[in-house]
Amino acid sequence: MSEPRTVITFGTFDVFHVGHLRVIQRAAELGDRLVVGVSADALNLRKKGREPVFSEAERLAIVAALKPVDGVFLEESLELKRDYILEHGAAVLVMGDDWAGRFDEFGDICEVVYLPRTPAISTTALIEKISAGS
Ligand code: C2G
Repeated sequence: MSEPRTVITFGTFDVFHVGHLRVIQRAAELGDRLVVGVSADALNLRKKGREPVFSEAERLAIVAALKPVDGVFLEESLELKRDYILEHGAAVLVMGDDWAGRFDEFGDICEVVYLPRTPAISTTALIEKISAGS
C-alpha cells in the first residue's frame, strides 16, 4: 500500500470567509490528508503591522474544526516553510495565487500548486465593510 499523500497549506484565516473555505476544500482534493499552518499573532504583527481580529487560538480552532482539515499547527515564521513541509511529510504545497511564484523554491521537495483566489472577498474588505456599517 502506498503512503497517504499529504497536502500542506498556510494562511492567517482571520475573519474566516468563503474564500478561505474554498482554498481549503480545493487543497484537500489534491491529496489524502490536509494539514494547515495558521500564522501566529506575532508573525502577523511583524509582517502586517497589526494583530488579527481573531487570536491565533481562535483561528486554529476554527480551521481545525473544518471537515477537510486533518491537522493544524502554528506557523511561527514565513522563513520556516521548508522545515514545516519536511516535518509534515507534505507531497504538495498549496497557496492562493496571490502568492504565485513565491514558493517555487520548494519544488525540489514537493509539488507547488497555486490556486486561483475566490474573487471579490477578502478579510480587509470585510473589516472595512463592517467598520462602515454598510
Ligand atoms: N484566499 C483565497 N481567496 C480569497 C482570499 C484568500 O483563495 N478571496 C486564500 C489565500 O490565497 C491563501 C488563504 O486563502 O491561500 C489564506 O489567506 P490569508 O488568510 O490572507 O493568508 P495570508 O495572510 O496570505 O497567509 O505563509 C503564508 C502566511 O500564512 C500568510
